[in-house]
Amino acid sequence: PKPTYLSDYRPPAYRVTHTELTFDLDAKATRVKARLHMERHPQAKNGAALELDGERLTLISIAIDGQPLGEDEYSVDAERLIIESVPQTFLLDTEVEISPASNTALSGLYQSSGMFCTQCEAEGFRRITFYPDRPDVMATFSTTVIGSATTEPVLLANGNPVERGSLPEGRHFVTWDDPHPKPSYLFALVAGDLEKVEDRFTTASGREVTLQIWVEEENLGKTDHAMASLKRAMRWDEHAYGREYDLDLFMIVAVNDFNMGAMENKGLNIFNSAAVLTHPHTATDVAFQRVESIVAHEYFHNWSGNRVTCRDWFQLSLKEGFTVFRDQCFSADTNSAPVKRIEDVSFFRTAQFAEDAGPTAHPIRPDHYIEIGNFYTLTIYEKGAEVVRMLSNLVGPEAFRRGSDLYFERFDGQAVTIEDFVACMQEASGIDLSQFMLWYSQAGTPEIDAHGEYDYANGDYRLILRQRTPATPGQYDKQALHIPVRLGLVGTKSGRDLPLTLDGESLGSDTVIHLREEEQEFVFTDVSEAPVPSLLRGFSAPVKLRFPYGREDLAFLLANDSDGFNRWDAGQRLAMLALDDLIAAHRNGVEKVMDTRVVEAFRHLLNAEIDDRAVLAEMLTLPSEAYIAEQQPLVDVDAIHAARNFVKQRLATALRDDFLRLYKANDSDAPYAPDPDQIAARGLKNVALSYLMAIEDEDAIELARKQFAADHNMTDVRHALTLLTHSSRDDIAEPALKAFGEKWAHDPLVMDQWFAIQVTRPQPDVLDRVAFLMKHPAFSLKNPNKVRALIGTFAGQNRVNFHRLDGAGYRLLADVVIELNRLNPEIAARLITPLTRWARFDETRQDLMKAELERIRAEELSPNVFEVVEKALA
Ligand code: B3K
Ligand code: ZN
Repeated sequence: PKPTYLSDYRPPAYRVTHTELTFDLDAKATRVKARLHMERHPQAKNGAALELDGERLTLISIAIDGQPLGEDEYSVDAERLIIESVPQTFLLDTEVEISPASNTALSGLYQSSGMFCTQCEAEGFRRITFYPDRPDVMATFSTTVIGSATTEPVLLANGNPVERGSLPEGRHFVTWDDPHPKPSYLFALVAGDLEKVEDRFTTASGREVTLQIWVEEENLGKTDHAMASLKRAMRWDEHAYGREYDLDLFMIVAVNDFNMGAMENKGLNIFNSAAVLTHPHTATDVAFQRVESIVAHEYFHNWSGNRVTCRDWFQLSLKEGFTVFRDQCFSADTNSAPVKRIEDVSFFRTAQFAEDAGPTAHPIRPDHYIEIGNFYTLTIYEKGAEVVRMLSNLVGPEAFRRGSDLYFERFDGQAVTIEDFVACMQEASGIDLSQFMLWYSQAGTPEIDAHGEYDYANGDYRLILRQRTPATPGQYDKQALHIPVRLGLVGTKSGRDLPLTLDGESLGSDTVIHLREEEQEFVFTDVSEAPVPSLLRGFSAPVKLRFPYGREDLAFLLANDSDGFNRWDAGQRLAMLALDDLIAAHRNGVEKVMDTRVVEAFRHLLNAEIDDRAVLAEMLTLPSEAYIAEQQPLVDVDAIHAARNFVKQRLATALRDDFLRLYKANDSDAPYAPDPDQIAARGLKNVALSYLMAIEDEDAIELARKQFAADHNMTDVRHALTLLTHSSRDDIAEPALKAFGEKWAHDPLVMDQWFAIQVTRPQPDVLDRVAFLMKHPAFSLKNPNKVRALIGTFAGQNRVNFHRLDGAGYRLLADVVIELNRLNPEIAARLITPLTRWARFDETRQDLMKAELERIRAEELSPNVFEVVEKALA
């Protein structure tokens, strides 16, 4: 497979102004008729050949302006159809046959639980019909879907239904019209035996919108939260961005087999059922919040993505980074803002930093790719969102809103670039963003080394910042970035933020300084007492910042910082220092000694008056094994696991009564609601239970057992079952697992959780369990949710067992990748990720991991898997 380069971008030679499609559905032989209204692009040269994308299509007929083409007038290969000579404007008619039933890649038209559905982003439409399948070709669509009146009573497509009727032989049809020009990747079709839940929404300007969520009948009781989230998101976008919905109908459909979370098809969002269905007894708080944010995310795409779309797939972050930023702000406004930030950053620093440090590192705007499906990454999405967040902080909220208004107005109905977006922000703010643009082209995580010095004699605080971005594959020389660093100086006597004066200018007590050079010095004057600096508040830039904090400094910030995010971060840094010592002790075989400052800091937290209980739950949570690993020069999974468990046990032993009190104070049998107060209380209660279970005394086991048996809500049940399953008490764990598995055998989303709980067990026999569960009737390699729950969770989260020294964990993953490479290349390529990180481990593991990558490479590979494996072994 050959790479595609950004620098090769050329506008299309031919445009489609209107697309008419007719689907005659059949599982093995669906007929698709397409009538494309086409015209030559004004800048294209006379006589340019017409090239259409098409894969896995059987061409039945082809005609231009009603005249069938002779065999010498066109050519077809595995990827495209070429017609050498076409008029300036013309109608192209084609008919093709496709087989949804054998489409296991879940790209294009496929079947899921007996229903027909589509996934076209990025390049799936070419598996439906011959078409210029690129986002800069935007057309209005008219779609007729024909199906069986008994097995497909519901026939959906984008836009509004304009005609329906019955046909001979028990068939019927519906015709849909989508008046908004759109690229082919936003096309959608759903047909099956579905039921709907309906609601209404009146937009700010008075448009009446019908909202529908379509599900299988047994899921009718699981749509309330998604519907409420949708309405909140619609209202929020009107207030925050002045954006209204633009059709009379908005539909969401839940499907069981889906590669991603959801898809923003115009007027017809298709969702992985895991990203839309909730019920207190089947979904955890985390799942409720995820549904809320994904429903919002897909809805927000209606403007950031659909009305204004991407010129080419290199601009993917234009819609994804911006839309993630929008959904993050929405969730922050709807729930606890500091907790939302803590959760997002803690995930980001674990997973995106790891991507940036590995062989698949790429800029937010890559300059080449082999398979665009491999670029739906944490870098494009989450780092893209961080960059938009920096922009919004740099220009300020008012200019940011003016800039986004300008962007949506100027480019409505167009396919544009990242430059177009940033130019609007520059125009609206008058701030020069040229150096800032480097964030889009330069890969890797910038590192800042900070040093500070307080001069008691004249009251100056001198802060020196040095930045450096490590080399990434193919990018060796990095330039200095424009990095906004939000900070405060916290007085060690007063515990308060001190007023800041820089170059004679008063800046309040919390300000942003701009690091643009490789090294810069900032001298704050009139600093009345010795401060501890609180740096990179709110994670104001996606960088690693090092500062030689002493443990007292960190304990001080944990108790006093006015920035909630940095208070939490100080606690994490303090725990990290203790963990580093313990990891070293474990490696050197010396006795582990607990840092009493961590115990005292936790004791203080557990006894202080804290108004944000959700933040407290975060503060009491130790950094994850994956995060700790990210901080080590060489990852020692066993030492990390042992050190972290040691800290948990010591904290639990020292603070047992505090944790018990915390548990009881937050235990309630009020009816479940996914609201911030209840979520915070459950969070605290379950953190306390985790610590108590770290010592596994009878009281703790009794609490966990009772919490499981009470069966009050899935958050509590799942947490208790996880703790029991991960404990040494198989006598209690096994019956609980069995009962749970039998009770929920009919519910695939709960069975996913049942799989995940078991495969994260720390016990060494877990690998056999993974292999055993792969044969369970509820498991299927063809269902991405199952693959993620069982294999993805094991490889990504059960670090001690995946990295077993005999290589059995690696072998199991490679076996699955090899099988999935044939079935579903997109999922196969994603699954390889843990193996690509081999460079971070000891030599023995490196060799074992590389051997598995080699074994995969020896197969006949899809472009997706090929690209990842080649990079990993480069
Ligand atoms: N835009 C979709 C991505 C689907 C891509 C699959 N290859 C989901 C989202 O970001 O909203
Ligand atoms: Zn998106």
